[in-house]
Amino acid sequence: MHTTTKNLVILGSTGSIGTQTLEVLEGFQNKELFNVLGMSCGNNIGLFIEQIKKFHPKKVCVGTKEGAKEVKSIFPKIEVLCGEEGLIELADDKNADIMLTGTSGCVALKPTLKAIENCTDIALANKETLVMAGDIVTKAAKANGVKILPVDSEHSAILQSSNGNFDLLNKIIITASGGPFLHKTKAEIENATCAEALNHPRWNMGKKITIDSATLMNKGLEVIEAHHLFNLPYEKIEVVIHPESLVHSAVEFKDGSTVAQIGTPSMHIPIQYALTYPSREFGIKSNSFSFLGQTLTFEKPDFEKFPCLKLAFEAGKTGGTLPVVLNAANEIAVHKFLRGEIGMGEIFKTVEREIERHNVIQNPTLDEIFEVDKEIRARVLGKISA
Ligand code: MN3
Repeated sequence: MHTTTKNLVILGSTGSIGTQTLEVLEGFQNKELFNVLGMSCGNNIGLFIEQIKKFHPKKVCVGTKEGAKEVKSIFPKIEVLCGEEGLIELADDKNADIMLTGTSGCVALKPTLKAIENCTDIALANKETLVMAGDIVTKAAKANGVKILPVDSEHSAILQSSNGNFDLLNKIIITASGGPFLHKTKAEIENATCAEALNHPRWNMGKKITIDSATLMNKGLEVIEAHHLFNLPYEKIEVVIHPESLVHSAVEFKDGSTVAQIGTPSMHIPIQYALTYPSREFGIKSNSFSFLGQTLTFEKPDFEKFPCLKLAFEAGKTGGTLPVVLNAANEIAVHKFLRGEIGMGEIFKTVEREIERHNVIQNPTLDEIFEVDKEIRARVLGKISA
């Protein structure tokens, strides 16, 4: 079989998605499918050096100057870039066919736009990109004929179920496990401790996203992402609680037929599907799913108990800079909760307060988006006065 090798750039290769992406690449029987052209890491230099030895990228980017020096001393022939500017340079490569964005936070936004300019497809594993600048990113992608392929399990499920026929969809159904507080009272949730919130029943993830799963803000951010990815109004996006986390999401076509994607939870499938779409190459096969002995349950999300989800829908519908406010205020509030500075209930109150006082800018420029993001973060941190 004839295959052309795709040049891949990985932002955040030492993170959870990055390491699993490299596992997927190692698993492919056909080693010609992908060539790792570039990789970046924040500060896990030890692991990064091991990865460079295995995957031989031409260009890398390291978060700190000291780290970049260390990498350069070991690999003098590799181009070693540094910091946020370096990340944009790493993405600025006409030879790149696809870039996977596994970094968290807004640092991926400018590199993603640079890659799109170069007609590089995006395997998107970063929430902030579409939540903060969904209109700008999708417009640029459309203008350049670039595919944005989701790596998040729910959005991947929708891509898999629809096979990319978004125009034929009547609505999408995004499933949510409901997190550790699904059947707790409102008061119990508001007074929950950090340890309770971090004890997620289904997925083992980073701390920030685990707290977001406990408040359902994570689902809210995914709703905003879905709106941009699949070009659907918010009225056509439904969230359903599904504690077993086996149905990863579903689509309803205009003819009324519903297709869902089902499987044991694994990030390898969304990663390899995004990398090889529309074909279905695989290196790692997940455990088979059996319908026998399973009880699948579904329920309506309780907006009273999980007001962050409602807030996200509202911020998404209003659009403009409001999702930027939602995301920034939430992120800082979650970090304050993780440090024990505020209670769980304060996360929602903080985000709500920032949303209420914000003067929305419609069709913001990238600079305006970053300005709003910075201002909200500073105020929630208490660095500028309320
Ligand atoms: Mn998800």
